[in-house]
Amino acid sequence: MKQTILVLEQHILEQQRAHPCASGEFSWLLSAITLATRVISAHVRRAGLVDILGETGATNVQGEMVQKLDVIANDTIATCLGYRDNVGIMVSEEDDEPRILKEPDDRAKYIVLFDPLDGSSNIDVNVSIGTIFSILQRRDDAGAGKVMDHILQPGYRQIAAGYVIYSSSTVMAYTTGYGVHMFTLDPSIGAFRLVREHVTMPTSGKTYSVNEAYSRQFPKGIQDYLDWVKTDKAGGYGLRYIGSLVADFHRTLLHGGVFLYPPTLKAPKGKLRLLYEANPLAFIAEQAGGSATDGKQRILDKIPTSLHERTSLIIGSKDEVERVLSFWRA
Ligand code: AHM
Ligand code: MG
Repeated sequence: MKQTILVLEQHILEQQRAHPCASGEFSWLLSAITLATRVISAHVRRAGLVDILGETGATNVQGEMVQKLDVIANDTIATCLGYRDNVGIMVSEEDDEPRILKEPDDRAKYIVLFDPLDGSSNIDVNVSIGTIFSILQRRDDAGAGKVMDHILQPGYRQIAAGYVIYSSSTVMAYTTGYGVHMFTLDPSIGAFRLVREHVTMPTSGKTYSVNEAYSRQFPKGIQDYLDWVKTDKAGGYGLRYIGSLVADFHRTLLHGGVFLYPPTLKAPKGKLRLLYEANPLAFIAEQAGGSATDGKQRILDKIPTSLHERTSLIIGSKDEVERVLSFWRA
């Protein structure tokens, strides 16, 4: 039987032919991200064999302990993007400030925002971790020298977003606004091969994903939802929580259900970051038929006010997100 091999770079080029607004330079940029994630995947696979497990001893801008692999992942993405002359600004969870690569009058029109290694507290125990990215374009109407005006754009302005999960296999999902497409890294050829085109999230699902240890700190409506899922009337819900956003989201995308990180007493605005965690995953969720909200408004409509802004996040199957909201609003 003849087997078709379609790799990510080919797929992006084909998307470009179908949607001529997507330029060749954009494919060039995305290929830098896929290159970086292949390199990160190789590091993750060998992590137990070489001395790259554990903490560096430093604390990042979020107040979290920086892992050695966080630094490797951050540097790898920065290096790969640095070679693309159309990337003007990079924003990373690990960097206090944005990196300005080129001034706005150059043709460097893209802004790449990323969480280089999400779930990094799980690294040492071999649990799935991931990379999340969001791509914006520089605004024509931003004031000269006003870097933050370019960066602090609402999520609906993203022109692409994606994630990579480093797990039993390395999988990438991305969207440019024309559906969600999924690829698996084939280690024998070093390329991401297409496994699913136009991925759709089930509209409902009886799996909820939340750090329930914080439940007493959650808003009353969320506590009510968590009580309800355990009743006979709810009809048999299951709880799954990995503690790596990418991994919990990936399962929710494929099997349905809902992921929640509501406000807590410790993190009254939520823990997850709007620009490079919630926004890209919300874009993917919506493109797959799901939805994402902070409890008050659609994630993609939120106007960011700072680089590392946090948000609460309820994301997943449309009906289940709606059900959580019905409890929260009650
Ligand atoms: P990180 O980006 O520093 O790894 O932090 C984000 C992670 C998410 O991957 C995950 O959903 C969440 O933190 C887990 O938080 P908690 O341990 O409070 O449940
Ligand atoms: Mg993260």
